[in-house]
Amino acid sequence: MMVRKLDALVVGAGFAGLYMLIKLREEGFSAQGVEAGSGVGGTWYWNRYPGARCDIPSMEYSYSFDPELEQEWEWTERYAAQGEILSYLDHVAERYDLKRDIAFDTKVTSAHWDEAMGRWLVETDKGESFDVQFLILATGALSEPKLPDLPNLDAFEGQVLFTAKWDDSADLAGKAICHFGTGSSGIQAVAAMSEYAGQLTVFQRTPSYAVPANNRPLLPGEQEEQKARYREMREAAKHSPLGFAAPPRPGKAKEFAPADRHKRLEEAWNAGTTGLLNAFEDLLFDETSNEFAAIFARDKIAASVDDKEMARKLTPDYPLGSRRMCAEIGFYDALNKPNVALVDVREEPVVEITANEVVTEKGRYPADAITIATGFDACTGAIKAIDLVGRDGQRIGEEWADGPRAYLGLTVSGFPNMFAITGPGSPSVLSNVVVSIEQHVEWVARCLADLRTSGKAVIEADAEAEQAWMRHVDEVAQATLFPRADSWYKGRTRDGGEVFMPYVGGVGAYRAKCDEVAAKGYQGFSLG
Ligand code: FAD
Ligand code: N01
Repeated sequence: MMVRKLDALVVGAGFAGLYMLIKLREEGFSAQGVEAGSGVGGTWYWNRYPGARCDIPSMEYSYSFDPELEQEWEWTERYAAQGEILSYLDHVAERYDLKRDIAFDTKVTSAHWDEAMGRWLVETDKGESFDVQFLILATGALSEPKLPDLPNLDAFEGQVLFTAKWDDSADLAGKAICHFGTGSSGIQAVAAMSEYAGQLTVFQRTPSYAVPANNRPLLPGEQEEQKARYREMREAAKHSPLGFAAPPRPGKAKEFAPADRHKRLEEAWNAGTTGLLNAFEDLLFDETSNEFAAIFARDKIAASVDDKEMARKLTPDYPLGSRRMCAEIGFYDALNKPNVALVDVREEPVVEITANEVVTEKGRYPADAITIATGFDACTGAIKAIDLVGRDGQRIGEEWADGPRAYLGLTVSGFPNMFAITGPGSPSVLSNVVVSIEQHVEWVARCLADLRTSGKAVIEADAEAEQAWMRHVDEVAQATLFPRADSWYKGRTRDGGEVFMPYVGGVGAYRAKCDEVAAKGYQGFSLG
């Protein structure tokens, strides 16, 4: 079998993998990308479900590393739809001639560290083998879908569609659709499908706080005005808590007079998803302040839904923002339509799927199609799906069975020369992810270049540094309201415990820490 020898292999061709390839080339490393999909785009390649779009303004949810690209590219809407983001990433791949170095429709199935050679031996499902010095996992924190525990789903004879692997040739017009999941994906899909479904039954487990996205076409002059101050906006985002140019407004919600607090929350509500959490500086830290904002949001939900019983089911009881906030464009309006019903599976569990129905403890719901948006095996799923074996035969799944650990969220002790972009313990999923991705990629590229300059071949996180980092990740999380909700931010240990995975200390603080580690000669790493 032919084995290709390269400096680096990049797994995944989304925002992270594409930029990683660009940086590796720039630094003069030989590199190859491998992507399971037939094209570039990652999230935006796979999630073709109706209504899919970003909920961070596209002018911010985009690469900043190429000032010409950001000036040339024209966004049409405040929050671009999936197709437009996919076109953007395809354009970037063409602009940098990346596709010639990406093997599409190819999955990395195994990667084993060869101790004697100090290299990774990687295999794909197409029978290709790679012998690489560096293994870079740009596999996505939200790319491995989590299947729902629907009893007897195999018996269903209609179409089953997953938002995370949507078949965009599906035609559900006039059909009876049973839909599962009301997180960010589900909310968007429900709103869109309500436009054409014959009957749409929405099965909800945990309600979301959904804020009106207030999407609209970009106004004449608006894009030019932002482009004129792009450098300043990007710089602010890089050093901000969550990767946005605009920081949270100063002031603690609980210290405001009721009328002033309400006025500010109203302004923030109208600003779109990220606005509400930015209304005051302490919403993610102080229970009393958070509850003011949560009550405000619950009242908005109650006012949006005609049926009081439905509104009750849709009302979250956990702190605002402790699960990922959603952006809605017509979600609550959809639930007011005569062809849409809501089932709370906590009150009415699903007992069986038959050839053409979803059966609950309380009723039978006809279905021509079942659509599923039940989330992802977040942060670690795509990495654990690879047969990844490090030093001394350590398997990543086993190493992470008591919760994932990664120094700076980027590297794992026992897995030398391996980097995870947006890994557990990084701020990625708790931020404007593209801002985090750019930082991770630039740090990794610098690290590899520094290693080469210093004449070293191997870099590995020290176990103590890794433990200290994960303790810090936990301490920072415990000082916030995030752990108060059950969410995909938490990983599970084998005995049922919880590990909070993302770093909530802020993208600015994280960047400073990573830079400090590099400046101190890769403090917390062993180089050999
Ligand atoms: P991905 O885009 O997930 O790409 C990873 C790629 O790796 C995939 O294409 C996958 O096929 C490939 N891959 C994985 N394993 C293997 C393997 N073993 N072999 C080969 N290929 C493999 N974030 C925001 O900040 N703002 C938003 O508005 C926003 N909207 C989102 C909307 C949706 C529907 C979803 C699901 C996520 C959204 N996110 C958002 C998060 C989003 O995932 C990130 O912003 C970003 O796109 C992630 O890029 P990535 O390159 O890290 O990973
Ligand atoms: O997934 P989710 P998602 N029956 O995990 C429920 C990004 N994103 O794909 O939590 C009924 O949020 C489950 O309930 P529970 C964004 O970061 C962004 O929607 O397990 N329901 C949960 O409510 C986001 O956070 C955008 O109790 C069942 C829901 O399904 C992340 O991706 C758009 C169930 C899944 O929600 C993931 O979002 C899309 C069952 N059997 C995604 N099992 C935008 O920016 C689970 N659930 C716009």
